[in-house]
This record gives sequence, structure tokens and C-alpha cells, in this order.
Amino acid sequence: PQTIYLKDYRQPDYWIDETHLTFELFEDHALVHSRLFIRRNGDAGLVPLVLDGQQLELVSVALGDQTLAPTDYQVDEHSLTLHPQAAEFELAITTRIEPQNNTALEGLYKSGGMFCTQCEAEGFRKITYYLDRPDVMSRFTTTILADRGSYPILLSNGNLIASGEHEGGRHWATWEDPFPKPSYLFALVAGDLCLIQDSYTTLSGRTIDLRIYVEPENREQCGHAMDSLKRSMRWDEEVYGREYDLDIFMIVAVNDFNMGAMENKGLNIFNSSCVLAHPDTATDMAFQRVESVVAHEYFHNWSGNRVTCRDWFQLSLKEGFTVFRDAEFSADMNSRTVKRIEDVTFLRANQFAEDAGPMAHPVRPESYMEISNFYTLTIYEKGAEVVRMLHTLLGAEGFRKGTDLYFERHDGQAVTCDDFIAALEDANGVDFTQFKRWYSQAGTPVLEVDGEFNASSSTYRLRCRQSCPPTPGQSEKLPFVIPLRMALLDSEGREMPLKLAGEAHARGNETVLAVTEAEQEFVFEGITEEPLPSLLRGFSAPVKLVYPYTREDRVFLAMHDPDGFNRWEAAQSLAVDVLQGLVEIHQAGRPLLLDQRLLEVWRSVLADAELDQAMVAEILRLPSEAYLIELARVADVDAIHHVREWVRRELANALAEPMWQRFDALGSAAQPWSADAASMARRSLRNTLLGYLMLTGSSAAMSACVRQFVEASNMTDRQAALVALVNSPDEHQKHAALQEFAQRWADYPLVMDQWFNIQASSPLPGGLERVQELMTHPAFNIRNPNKVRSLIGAFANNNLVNFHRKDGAGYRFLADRVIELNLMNPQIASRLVTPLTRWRKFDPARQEMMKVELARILEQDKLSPDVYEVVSKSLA
Ligand code: B3K
Ligand code: ZN
Repeated sequence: PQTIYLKDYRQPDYWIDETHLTFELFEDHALVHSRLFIRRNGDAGLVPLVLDGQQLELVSVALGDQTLAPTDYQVDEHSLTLHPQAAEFELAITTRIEPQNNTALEGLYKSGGMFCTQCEAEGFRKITYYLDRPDVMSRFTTTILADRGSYPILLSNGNLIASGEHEGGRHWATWEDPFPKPSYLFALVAGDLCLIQDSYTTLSGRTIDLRIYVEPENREQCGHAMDSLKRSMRWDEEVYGREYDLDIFMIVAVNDFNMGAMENKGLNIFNSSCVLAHPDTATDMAFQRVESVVAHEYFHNWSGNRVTCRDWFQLSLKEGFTVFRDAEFSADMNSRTVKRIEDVTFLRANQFAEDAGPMAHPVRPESYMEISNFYTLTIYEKGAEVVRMLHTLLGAEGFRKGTDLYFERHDGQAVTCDDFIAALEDANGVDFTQFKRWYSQAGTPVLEVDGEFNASSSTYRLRCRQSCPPTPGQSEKLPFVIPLRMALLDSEGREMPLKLAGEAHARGNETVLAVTEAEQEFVFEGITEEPLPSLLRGFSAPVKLVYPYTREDRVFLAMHDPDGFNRWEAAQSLAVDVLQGLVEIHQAGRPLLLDQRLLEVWRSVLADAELDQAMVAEILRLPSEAYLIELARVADVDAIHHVREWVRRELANALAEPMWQRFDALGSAAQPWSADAASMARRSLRNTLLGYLMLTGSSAAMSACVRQFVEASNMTDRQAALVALVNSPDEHQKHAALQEFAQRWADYPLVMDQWFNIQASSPLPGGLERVQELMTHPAFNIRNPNKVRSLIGAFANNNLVNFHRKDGAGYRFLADRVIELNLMNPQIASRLVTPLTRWRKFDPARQEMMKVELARILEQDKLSPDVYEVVSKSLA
């Protein structure tokens, strides 16, 4: 496959003003008739028209009223080239495709009994020949023809303008989308679906028809998605001044989907896991995911659809911004601090690893082979952090002025990250030239800070030094603009007033310093006692902060920092420090001894009745193995697992009494379920405690757990009990619970995903054999991405001791699955291979075995571009 470069971007030679599509859907094929109204771009002259197309059977082409002969055009694997003479003309093309055989789930495919589409990024070219690039925006009219019995519902973007009966039991519907859009936002659905309907009145008083289409058995599971949609619509009006623009908004849930969901104009298509939620079948986490994904896709209507990307290098323009928007929405709907903790935890364990690995790339990449590989944590999550920093630097009001200008200036256009920044700059009269390095430089910056108190001058000097490790293709980095939110605490934990030397005005008790130099100092005046700095509050920049805190300092901050996020951060970093120390002791073969300071922090948090229960749960959770691996230079997976489990058990044994007290005070899992934040927080804490108590091995804990499994009024509590049972040494209870669960939920694919995931993630010995056996379970199906993720993905990403077992069998297993999926579903295959590409993190013996498997994958003939790019770059 060839590499595509940002620097090669140029405008298309032709525009497509109107696109008229007719789909004739049959069981063994589909015919796609397109009529395109095309116009030459400017005075491009007599240039050939090169349309993108892949895996298409070309049936006919007509230019104007003239049917073309095969000698009039050229077709190859990727394109159709025509030689139009006129500057404006009509082109009619018919292609034949086989949606029923489309296992890649890109383009038009079948999921169960329904037809659906996924066109982003380059799926439209698998439907018909087209200028399949986001800067070609066209008005679409779509007619669908299908058997009425099997496909009573026929949907596409925009408004339904006509429908009717056809001969032979067939029927048709025509949809018209008044908003010009790129082909990646096109969607079509045909199936036997039931409709859940509601309405929403916009701030300006327009009534919007809201529709969720699902398979009939899921009818009862749509209420939460519908509520989330209405809340999102209100929030975008209030926070960004953005109203919905069509009269109808539709969501369709499908079972086979490569990602979470897709923001097609007026017709969002969702992985059913991001729509369906009922307390009997979905956990609180699943509820929150539904809320955030519904919001994310809805918000794309402005950040992505009304203003779209000029080219795919600008992907973060819509994704980073939209993730930031959905994160703020979730923060407003739930606990802001807890949401931030969850996002930061995720970013540090996963995006940091990507930024340190072979696929590291800037938020705006400069090249790619396969764009599907660039829907990454860097584009999405780091991209959102970059937008968050802009928000921090401008303040909420300045940021809003900037986004207002952005939407006004670029409505209906396909633009770049530079255009976004320019709007923020122009609206605020600021210069973000240096800030833009966040878009062009990859890697996670390291921010080293230390402080020096001078009693005689009553000053405190904060010294900052930033650097960024090299990444593929970028050996030297220039300094970033790093917003450092901070405060100085006195010996009681109170924030001291901040006044910087050389500044006329005081800055209050908390401030944001802009670190812009490689080395830079900030001098605070009027500081009369040695302060303890509280740094990078709220994770104000996606960097690794290094400050020479002692363990006492961390204990103090964990107990006293007035900033909730940094309290959590202090407890986490204390735990990281303790765990890293113990790993070294374990490697040296010396006996482990728990630092009592960790125990005391845990004890005091456990006893803190003031603190939000969800926060207590977050603090009591130890840093994940994945995060500890990311932090290590050479990761000793076995030692990390052993030590972390040992600490968990020590904490559980030492704190069993207060844990029981708190656990009992939180009520029972049998009490009626409720969706409010306080109830969710209660379940979260209760289940965190149950997990600890089960580690004591006491019969009281076992019977509490079994009781909870049986009596739980909801899936959150039932699943937490199942996890604890599966990870317990009691084979009998474990098997009984697993069997009971599988029987009861056999007809609920999303619940069975959880059942697979829990077993695949269990670190007990024999994990690989268990996963191999589960692949033969009737509920498993390698063609369904959710199943692949919940069994194979969970094993390779969550079950680190088993995946990295010493004989390399885990690696071989994963490589075999990647090879199996390579042609069946290239996008899923290339995502699945990620853990192997991180081989540089491990010891020489493991590195060797991982590389052998990567090389074996590379030797396959017919490697998809997706897998080829990731594997070859990881070996380079
Ligand atoms: N924009 C889609 C992503 C589609 C990716 C296809 N490879 C989902 C989202 O970010 O909202
Ligand atoms: Zn998105």
C-alpha cells in the first residue's frame, strides 16, 4: 500500500453538486444506480475525472444521455477514470454489490436480517464510484427499493419525501437531505425494526421528531438513549448555542458494528451496545457509555457535519473537539471530578502507551497508509485534551466566542485544524502559533518541576523544565505551551494567595501558569511558610508531571488537598510509588512489606463520610497493571501482577473491619434499582468493597457475594458479584454462577459479551485455554466485532499475566486470530494486533517471541493494508 501525505493535499478537479441514488436491495445482491451532477473545479481544463471505487462490479456508465463503451473509460482496483469534455455534466452509473458477503462491515452490509451502511472514512467507494473525500460536499436524494415483508422500514438521511408500493411485494421510499454533505456521512437502513418515538422542542420553538429504531425484542431498552438524546440537544443549545437543524433525528441500533456509533446526517447508526440499556441487563458503566456516545454522535451534527474536515489528516478537528464536548456534557450530567478521573485514568494507561509506541503520531498526522488505522486514542482522547487546554487558556467565555465564530465562519464548509485555531485566535485577539505544536508534535511531554522556598525574601520559586521523548520520524521537539493549573498549600492544607513577582495583580488562590519555555521559573511573593504545591490540577495538560514529592507529601495531599481531583491523584501516585518500590523488592527476592502510610490513607478515605462515595471508590482502586506497565521502562508483567495482587490482599486483610462496616452501611444489592448519581456512587463503592472483601477468603465474604449474585435487583451488582466469584479460588461457586448466568442470559448478546469478557479477563492460571474453549461456545461468533472485543480483545488487553505467559502461547494465539480476521474484517484485525506491537516494553525473551509472531503475520500473502501498516511500522 502507498503512503498518503498531508503536504500533497490539493482541491479536487471536480465538484458533485447533486447526488441521486437508487438502491435495489435483494437477498443475493444490490444494484446501486447513481446520477451525479458534476461541475469542473474552476478552470481546471480538460482533466480526467477519477472516481474512487473498490470491490464494485460496474454494470453501466452514461455521460449525459450517452451510454459509454468500455473503451471510453478505464477501471482498476481502486478507480474509474472518465474523460468528460464539458465543464458541467450529468453522470449515471450502475454498480452491483453483494452486501450479504460484506464481512468487513464497511460500505453496505447486512447485520442479522437488516441492511445498513458504514461509510466513514472510505466506505462509500464500496457502494458506488464517487469522489469519496470529505471536501466534496453534495446534496443527496436517496430511493430505496426492497421487499416489504422482510424490510418494512426503509431509511436514509434527511426527510422522507415520497414512498409507495412496487410490484412483487416490494416497496420504496425516497429521502432527501437538504444539507450538502460529504459521502462519509451517507447512511441507509432497511430492515424489520420497531420504532420508539418522542419529540423535542428547540429553544426557538421548532418541534423535532425523535426516533430510535431497534429490533423488536429490544423495544424496552431504549428509554435511556432517548433521554440522553434530549439532554444532549438541550445542552448543546445552552452551552454552545447550537440547535438541531432537520425536522427528524433517527438512531438505529445494529448488532454488527466495527466501532461505537456513526454520526450520519439525521440518521445515526449505533452499535447496539451504545443504545440499549436496561437495569436488568446493563451495568451503570454501560448506562454512562450510552449517554456519552449518544451525546457524542449528536454533537457531531455541528462539530463534524455542518462544519466538516477538509481531508482525513484533520480528523481530530471533529473528533477531538467532539470528545471534549461529550466529556463536558457528561461532567455536567454526573460528577465532574469522577468523570475527569475516569478519563485521565484511561488516557494515561492507553493513549500514553500509544504515544510511546511504534504507531505514535501527532494529533494532526502528516501521513498514513490506511486512514482506518488513525481513529486512535491520540486523535480522539489526546485531541480532546488539546481542545481542553484551549478552553483552559481562553476561559469558558473566550472559548465560546471562539466556537461561535468558528461555526459562523465555516458553516457548510470542509476545513482544517488551522481554521479552528484561527477562529479562536480572531475571536479573542490571541496568538496560538506556539500552541499549535500540540497538533504537529507527537509524544507525551515530561514536565519536571521543583520548588525552592526562601524564608528571608518570603518567596517561593517554581522551576519548570519540559522535554518530549523522540517518536517515529520526530527526533527533536520544540517546547509546548503547557497550562499548569496549580495552588500552594500551607501546613494546614489551605490555599495561599498567589502573587507572581513582576505582576501588578494577585492571582487568587489558584492559577494557571503558561509554561512555554524549555526551562522557566515562576517566583511567588509574600509566601511566609514553606508551601506544598498542588500541581497540574484537573490534569490541565496531557503531560507526565515529575515533582520530588516524598511519600509524606503525597499522604498530606491525599488527605488535605482542597482540589478533589488532586486528592485522588496524590493517593494514586502514592500507590504507584509503593507498588514500584515493591516490584523492585520482589525482583530482588526480598520479602514484601506494605508501607503503612498507604494503609493509613486507605483507612482514612474509607472512614470519610463527607467524600462523594464515587470518589471514595475511585481512590480505593489501585492503579491498573496496564498503567504500571506504561510507567515501567522494562515491564516485568509477572512481578507487577504479583505485587499488585499482594497489596490488594494486604489492604483487604488489614482493613477488613472498616470495609465491612462501610459495606453494610451501604445497604443491599436487593434494594430497588435507581438511576440517580447517588445510587450509582453507592453501587460503585459497595462493589469495590466487595472485591476487596472477597480477597480475605472469609466465608462471610463468600456468602455475601453469592447472596448478591442471587438477589441483585440489577446487572451492576450481579455482574460485580460474578467478577468476584470468577476470580475466587472456589471452583464450585464459580462454575455454578457462570452456568446460571449463561442460561439466564443466553438470548441477550450484550449480556453474553460481559460473560465472555469477565472470563477472558480473569488472571487465574489457564486463561488462554479458557479463552480457546470459549471460542467454541455457541454464543461466540468471530464475525461479530463485539464478541471479538469481549473475548479475544479482553484477553490480550486486560489479562496481562495470561497473555504474556512465558511460553509465548498467548502471542501465538493472538497472531492466529489476527491472521484469521485479516481479510474477514481488516479494521478489527488491525486493532486486535496492538498489544503485540508494544513488544519494546518487555524483556528480551518476550520481545523475541512477540516479534516472531509479528513477522509471521507479515509473511501472510494478501495482507490487508490495515494490518500491513500497523505490523510493518511496529517492526521498523
Ligand atoms: N466518526 C465515527 C468513526 C467512524 C470510524 C470508521 N473507521 C464515530 C465517531 O467518532 O463518532
Ligand atoms: Zn466522533
